[in-house]
Amino acid sequence: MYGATVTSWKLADGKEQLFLSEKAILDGSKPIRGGIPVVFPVFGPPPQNHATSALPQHGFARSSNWEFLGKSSSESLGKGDRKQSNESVTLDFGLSNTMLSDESRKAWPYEFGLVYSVMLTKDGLETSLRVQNNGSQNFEFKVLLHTYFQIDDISKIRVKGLESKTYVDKVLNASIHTETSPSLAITQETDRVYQALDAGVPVVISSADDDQPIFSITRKALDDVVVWNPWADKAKGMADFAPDEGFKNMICVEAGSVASWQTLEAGETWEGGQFIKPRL
Ligand code: TA6
Repeated sequence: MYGATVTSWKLADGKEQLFLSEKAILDGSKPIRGGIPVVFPVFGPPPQNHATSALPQHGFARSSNWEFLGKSSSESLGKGDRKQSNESVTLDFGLSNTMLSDESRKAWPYEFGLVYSVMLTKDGLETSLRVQNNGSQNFEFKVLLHTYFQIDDISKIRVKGLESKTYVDKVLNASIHTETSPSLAITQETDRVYQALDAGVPVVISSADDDQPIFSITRKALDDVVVWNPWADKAKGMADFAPDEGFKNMICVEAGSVASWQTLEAGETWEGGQFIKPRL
């Protein structure tokens, strides 16, 4: 499966929760514009003089062919009520260094194993990643789940849970700021890396009309959150972003560990993920 990218998540009423560009390339020739691309082992353009320097933007995970490892379904009982149970289904996907293109393997010559788990329950969607260092050398990585949320109207949503957090504003020359708003409106191109959020505090995409949550995102070991909307000009400038006005119907709120490098020692494992609770 190309990129292990979830491209659609529909609720029981059939309403699509993820944005997928009408011109998303789905033939494996380039990363999918939409859904939940998996960003690993580097976020953004790779730095100079680093083990990831020869990798493409956002790394190789989202543009590699993963293998389907299997499906498991489990009964996790509801809160104490034996009759009501939260049926869930989990799909697991794997990627290891032996499966990489020669180019990617040469560019990042570490022995690793990834297992990406996509779990669907009646309460929401969980996607989590396990990174294993199967080699004898430590390696550094960054990881991010680049989720494109489908929304009705960008002017009618707010992003909450970011107040007082430090962020790098990539639209303003990567300058450093502190978020002052408890309820962030998106009114122009936005590309911010919020850092060191409180793990127990969900980031919420809420309705500006009734302040009700539309999506609530909780995270494990992913303490940074990127908020991105390309707005009109950048949307028009991306060949695989359509329709041009589609920026009004999407917002990327991306859980990741990207502010600093994670070092994974030889033989060690790291695990992190997100749980997205939609407005049911
Ligand atoms: O997550 C935000 C971001 O890093 C933006 O800077 C923009 O580049 C976006 O990712 C999309 O990147 P892509 O490589 O998929 O075009």
